[in-house]
Amino acid sequence: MNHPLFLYILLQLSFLIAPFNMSAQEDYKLWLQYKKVQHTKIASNYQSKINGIVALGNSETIQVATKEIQLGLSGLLDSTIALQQNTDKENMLILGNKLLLDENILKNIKNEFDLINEEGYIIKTIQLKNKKHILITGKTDIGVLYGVYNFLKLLQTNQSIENLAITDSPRINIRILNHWDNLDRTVERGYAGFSLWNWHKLPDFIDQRYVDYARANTSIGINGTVINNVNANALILTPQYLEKVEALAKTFKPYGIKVYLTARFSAPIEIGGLKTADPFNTDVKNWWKEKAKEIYQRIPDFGGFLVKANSEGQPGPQNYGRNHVDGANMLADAVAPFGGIVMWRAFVYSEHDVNDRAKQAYSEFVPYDGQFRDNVIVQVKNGAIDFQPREPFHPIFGAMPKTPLMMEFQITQEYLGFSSHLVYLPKLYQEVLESDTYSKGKGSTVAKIIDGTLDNHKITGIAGVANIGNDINWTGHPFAQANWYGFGRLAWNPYQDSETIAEDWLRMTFSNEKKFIKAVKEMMLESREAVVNYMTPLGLHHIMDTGHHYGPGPWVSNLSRPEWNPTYYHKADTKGIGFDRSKTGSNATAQYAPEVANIFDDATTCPEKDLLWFHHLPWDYKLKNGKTLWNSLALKYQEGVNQVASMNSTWNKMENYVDEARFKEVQMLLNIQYKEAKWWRDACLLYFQQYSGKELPKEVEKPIQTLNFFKSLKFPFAPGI
Ligand code: GCW
Repeated sequence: MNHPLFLYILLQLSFLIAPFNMSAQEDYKLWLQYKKVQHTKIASNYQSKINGIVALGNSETIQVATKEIQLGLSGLLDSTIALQQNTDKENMLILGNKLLLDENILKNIKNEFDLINEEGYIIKTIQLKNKKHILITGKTDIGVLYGVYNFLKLLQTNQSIENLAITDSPRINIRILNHWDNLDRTVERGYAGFSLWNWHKLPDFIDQRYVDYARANTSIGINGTVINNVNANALILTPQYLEKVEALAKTFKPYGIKVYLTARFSAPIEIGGLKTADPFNTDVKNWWKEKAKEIYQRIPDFGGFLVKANSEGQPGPQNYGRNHVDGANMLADAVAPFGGIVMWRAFVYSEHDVNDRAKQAYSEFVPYDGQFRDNVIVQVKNGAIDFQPREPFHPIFGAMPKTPLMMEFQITQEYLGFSSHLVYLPKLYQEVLESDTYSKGKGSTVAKIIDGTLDNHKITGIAGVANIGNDINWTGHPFAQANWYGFGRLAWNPYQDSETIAEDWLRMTFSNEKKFIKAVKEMMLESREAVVNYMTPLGLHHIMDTGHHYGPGPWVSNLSRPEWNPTYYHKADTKGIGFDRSKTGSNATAQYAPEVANIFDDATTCPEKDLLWFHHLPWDYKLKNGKTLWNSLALKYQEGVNQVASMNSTWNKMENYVDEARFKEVQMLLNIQYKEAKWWRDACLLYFQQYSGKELPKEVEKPIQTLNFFKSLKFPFAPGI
């Protein structure tokens, strides 16, 4: 094939695909595109206000901050902004922490430093000898770096930089990603390629990706990362791997990102040569103490351990007749001398427990309230089952006031269409954070529990199970980047509105064009309700197919553990559908504060979005719309499909605002989503129809395939297992 004509065609083709490559780079840049400000008036205003950069100090973090501001400005302003030694010239951008500011600068500050914490920042227009400048400062260099990213965000989103006076601090201490990454680079529930961590080439080869990963995280305030799977492999704690972990930790340090590891509870046996991992055994305790010392010698700012114990087959203290407190406290004692913490997960349920799975974690953990060491924080998933499209908030929130509780959200879309569906998750996060637990009366929101203000906790945290892999665009779906972004923003401040976050993300990632933002923002905001509608409307849950969790599988009923079967959750029969968790059923409602319990307990007051989560109701039960449950359910499925159709038509009008490659990528993905939304609707309705025995309402499209066809679909190589 070495014909000259062939080479000629190849050359032509490479030009043809060039735009795709360019845009692949745009995908890679996430929300840090730093594209030239298009609006000429705004651009020239920025140019007139930024004439040079004065960086105070020379720490690694300040070097990073300086580099980032130069990179950002050179793109946004399309010119090089030079570093200056002093503020003789007007309109300098001054970067430096509090300790490095001279008297004249400090005179410009009122009480702003009192308003921020150690990681907070101040962005302020100041005057020195009648000349205006912009100061970006904080109590620490990390604060300055956060200030830099937030200053750049002002420009990226075309905000005014006139008379700036901004102070801001994170409300939660530990803002962390949980990577479910395995040492062989597969990612459990990962849909964006393989793990970022190239263990084979570490520690000597530092991939540029690690640096860009840190930049992206710091730009949204994330300050920690658990780099390995909670279904842990003890090898990560061997010197061979710790050397590699150390290299990653060193790379992340200037960005204020701490590394944490998952601790496999049986590690003392597997890699320590001991016969037991009993937390009361002296050799075991000492083994962990020595291990902690070894880790801290290598990584002085190591964050601590995350542990999944006695959950889904993972080893834990119960293997030795001990409990979660015994296990967590033993590890906490090992890391305490070095300032480390233990994040102990409350995601537990057992096949030997005949009680409603939704009640088990609460029953097991609530009695332990107040018994954990000060450096233990209990990590709780947002709902009592497992990251479903919609779950009522987990009843543990509000029930353990003496224990710091951290939130675990899932960013990766295990139950929400993998990385082919566009689902804007900050909507879901916000719904949970705003939920009122009533644990200390009205206004006791989940957000106030996890930021420590309700129960006065010093150690606070929020974790997101990462959706990041080595795909060029990091997250598989260009819009899944918004979920990483939005998680970070809400981790910084859990009271923010997901709508504002969506708008910022769109401006930074795509365009500041008003028409584009309005339409696409609406599409994003609606996308969460769409996925609930076409997968699990009206409180249905856990009816996906088995193992890989891809697609519908409400018929699955043959798994060894009863609580793994979808039939356990929907309980459809000829009488009706739904899980009775009210007083007449499993009484899970009683795990909530009485104000909440009463509402959930009564089908007439229970929000309809949670109806079948808490109640088993007859098919002809009347909903508030006057229609029967069967008809309403069917119409919800159809509504979900219609919503995806309108997402498609919205996006199809956006061609002029987006580069060709990203436009096409999203277009193809939305087509997949539309196909799969119909698949969910048809499969679920055909299945439930066997029990309801009723016709579909006329507004609902008739399924083309049979139930048997849907049941026959198999996906042996679905990703993420
Ligand atoms: O959501 C389920 C997943 C498992 C996961 C588990 C957990 C890491 O299906 O893959 O294991 O939850 O959160 O521990």
